[in-house]
Amino acid sequence: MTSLDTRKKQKIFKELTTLQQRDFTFSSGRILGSMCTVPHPIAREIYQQFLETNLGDPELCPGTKEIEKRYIAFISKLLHAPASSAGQIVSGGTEGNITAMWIAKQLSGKKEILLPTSAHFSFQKIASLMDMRLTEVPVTKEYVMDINALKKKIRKTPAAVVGLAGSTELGTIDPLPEISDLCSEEHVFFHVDAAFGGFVIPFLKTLHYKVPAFDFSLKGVSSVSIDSHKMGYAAIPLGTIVIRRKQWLSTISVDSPYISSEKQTGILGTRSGAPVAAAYAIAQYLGFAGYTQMVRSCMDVTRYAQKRIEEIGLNLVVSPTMNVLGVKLKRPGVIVKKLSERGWRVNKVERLSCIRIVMMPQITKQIIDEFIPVLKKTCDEVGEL
Ligand code: 0PR
Repeated sequence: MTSLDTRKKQKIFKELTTLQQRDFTFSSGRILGSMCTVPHPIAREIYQQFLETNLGDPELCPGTKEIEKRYIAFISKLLHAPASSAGQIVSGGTEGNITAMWIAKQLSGKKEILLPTSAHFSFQKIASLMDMRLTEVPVTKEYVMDINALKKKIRKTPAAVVGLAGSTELGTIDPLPEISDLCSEEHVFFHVDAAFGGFVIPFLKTLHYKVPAFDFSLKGVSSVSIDSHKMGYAAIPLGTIVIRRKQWLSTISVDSPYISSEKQTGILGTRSGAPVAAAYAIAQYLGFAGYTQMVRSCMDVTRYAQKRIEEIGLNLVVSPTMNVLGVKLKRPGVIVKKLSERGWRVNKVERLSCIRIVMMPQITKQIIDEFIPVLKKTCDEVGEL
C-alpha cells in the first residue's frame, strides 16, 4: 500500500468511525426496547469468514449451500416439522410473512388475510405489495386473538389466518391450538408468526412454563416463520420460513436460466451466506441446552424487572408471557424521548399507551438496577407517578 493509499484509508475509516460513534450499541446495555441483540462472538467471526458467499447462485458455493441445508434441518427439528416440509431462508420476519402470504395467495387464489389487531405492521406491506385485504380480528383483554370473533369471520374462507407466537408489542401468544383446529376444519392456510417467540417458546416449555403448542405439532399449522436475528442470538439479517408441504415451494419459484440452479425460490436473488453460516455456528455452539439456559436467564431478568417496575408504582399492560414487558404510561412518547436524551432506548407503543422493554440476553439485573432510577426520575418529572 502506498502512503497515499494509507492516508485515503485512514480518512475513510475516520469518517465511518466518527459516524458510528453516534450509534447506540447493544453491548452498552442501554438498548432496552429492541428485539435484536449483540451477536455472539462466534457468529461475528464466522460472518466475516463467509462474506463473499452468494446463496443466490448455489453451485458456486456448494459448501455454504450444505450449511444452509443443515441450518434449515435444525430449525425444522426445533419446530417439529414433518418429513413433507420444506424451509426457506429469509432476511427476517417481514420477508417470512411476505413469503407465507405469497404462498397462501397462490394456493387459494384468494386475497383476504384474517389477523389479530396485534399483528406486525409487515402485513400492511403485504396488503399493498400483493393486493391483499386485511381483516382484523379483535383481541381479548389479555391481548390475544379472540377465538369467537375469528369463528364468525372465518366462514367466508380467507386466503390465510395469521396467529402470533410472541406479539411484537407485548410478547403474547394467540390461542394457537384452537386457531389450528378451526383452520383444519375450514381448510384454511394457517401461518404462525413466531419471529420473536420461535426461539423462546420451545425453551420455556423445557423450563416448565405454561405455554401452548405453537408449531407443526398442531396439525392445522401450514407455515411458521422464526427469526434467528432476534432470540436466536445470530447476526442480522436472518430468519427462516418453514412450510408443511415441500411442493408449495413451486408456487413461489421461477425459472432461473442465467444461474446455476434451474429454479429460484422466494423473493431474493443474490443473498449472502454469511448470516446463515453465522446462525448455524451459533446453533451448533449453544445447542438446545445453551438456548434453554439463555431463555432461563432472560426470564429471570424479566421477573426482576417486573418487580422493580412495580415497586416504583408503575403497572404492566399484561403479565409477561415471555421476556417482553409493556409498561403502562399516560404519555409514552414523552417518556421515550426523555429516556433517549438520558442515553436509554426503549420503544413506545402509542396504541397501547405503554413502553416496551425487551429483556434480550445482554440485559442483566445490574443494567435494570441502573435503569430503574432513571425511569423513576423521568416519570416523576413528567407527572406520571
Ligand atoms: N413479526 C413479528 C412478530 C415481529 O415482532 C417483527 C419485528 C416482524 C415480524 C418483522 O421482523 P423484521 O423486522 O425482522 O423483518 N419486530 C420488531 C419490531 O418491529 C423488530 C425490531 C427489532 C424493531 C429491533 C426494533 C429493533 O431495534 O418492534
